[in-house]
Amino acid sequence: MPPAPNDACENHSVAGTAGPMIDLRSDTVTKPSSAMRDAMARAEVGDDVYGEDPTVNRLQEVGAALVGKKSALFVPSGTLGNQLCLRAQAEPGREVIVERTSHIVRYEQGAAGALAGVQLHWVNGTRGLMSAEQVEAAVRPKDANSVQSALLCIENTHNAGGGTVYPLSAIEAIRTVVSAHGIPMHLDGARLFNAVISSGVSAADYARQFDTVTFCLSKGLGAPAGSLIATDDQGLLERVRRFRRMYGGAMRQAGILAAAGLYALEHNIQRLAEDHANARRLAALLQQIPAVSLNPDAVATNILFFNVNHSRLSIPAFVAALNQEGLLVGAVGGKTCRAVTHLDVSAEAIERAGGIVARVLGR
Ligand code: TLP
Repeated sequence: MPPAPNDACENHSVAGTAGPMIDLRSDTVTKPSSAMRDAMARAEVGDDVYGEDPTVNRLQEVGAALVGKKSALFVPSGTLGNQLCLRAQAEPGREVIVERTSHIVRYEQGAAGALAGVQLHWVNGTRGLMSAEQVEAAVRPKDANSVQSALLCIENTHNAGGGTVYPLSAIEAIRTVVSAHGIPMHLDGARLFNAVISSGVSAADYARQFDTVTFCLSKGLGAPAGSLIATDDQGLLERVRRFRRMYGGAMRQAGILAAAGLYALEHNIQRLAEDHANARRLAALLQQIPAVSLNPDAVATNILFFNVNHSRLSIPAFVAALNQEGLLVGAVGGKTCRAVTHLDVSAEAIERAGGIVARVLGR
C-alpha cells in the first residue's frame, strides 16, 4: 500500500538545500491536509445535477450564510464563478466596468468577450482599487449611440494590485453611484476572507453591497478546488445554474470536493492572519537586500510584489537560481516578482526564503 498522504510527505526535499521546497508562486498551490482528506473520504455524496448531493447542499448553505446571502452555488473554479456572474447579469453587446489589472481582464483568457459576448471597460485603479468618481466617469450615457453599461465588477482583495483591500466606505460610495444608474455589482472575492481578516469588516458587510459574490475555497483556504457564487436573488441563481450547465461546470458526486470546502471554511479562515504576518515578515527580510525594492507598507494581506535590480541576473535567471536553492516565486513581467504566502508555508520557511534571496542576489 502507498503511504497515507500527510502534510509532511507532500513537500519534496531539494537536493543540496537545507530543507523542502518553499513554494510562494501562489496560494493556489496548497495541498489538502490529512484532516481535510479524511473529511473528503467520509463525505456523503449524490448527483448534484439532481440537487441530491447532501455535502454540496450543506456547503452551499454554510457558504451563503457566511456571506449573509440567501443562497449559493458550488462551481469548480473562481474563473467560472466570475464568468457565470458576467454571463447572467450582462447581455451580449453590453459593457462591464472593471479595473484595468483585474483577474477578469488579465487572466480569464478573454472569456468575457468570447463566452459572455460583453465588452470590458477598463478603469485605471490605484493598486487595483477604483474610486467612486472613476466609476461614475466610466458609466455610459443612456443615449441612442452609446454602448450600455450592464455590470460593475470589483476585486477584493485585489491580486495584481498587491493583495490590496478595499475599505468598506469606498465600496459603499461606488455602490451609491452604480445604484443611481441601475447597474448591478459583482464581487470577485477570490480572496474575500483575506480582506475580512485584514480589515476586520465582516464578509456579510462586504457582500451586502453586491448582487453577486464569488469566493474561492482553493486559494488561502486550502481546498483542492471549488468556489461559491452567492446571491439573494433566487431567479438570478437559477439563471446562473443554467449557465453553469452550459459552460460544463455542473458536477455529479461533487460532495468529495465540497467536503474539502466545508473543512476549509470551518478551519482555515482565522489562520489567514498567519499568512499576512508571514508576508509582512518576508517584506521586511527582502527590504534589507540592496538589489530588491518594495514598499513594505503596501503589504496588506498575503501577496507581495517586489522588484529586482541586479547587474548580472535577469529576472528569469534570478527565478531559476532561486529554484535551484529550493524557493519558487512568480515572475510577473519587467523586473517584478510575486510571492504569495499560504498555509503550506511556515514562519520558519519564510526566514529561509529571505536567506535564499539574499544569497542568490549577493553572489
Ligand atoms: N488567481 C491565480 C492566477 O490565475 C493568476 C493566482 O495565482 O493568483 N479571481 C482572482 C482575484 C484570482 O486571483 C484568481 C486566481 C481567480 C479569480 C480565478 O480562480 P481559479 O484559478 O479558481 O479559476
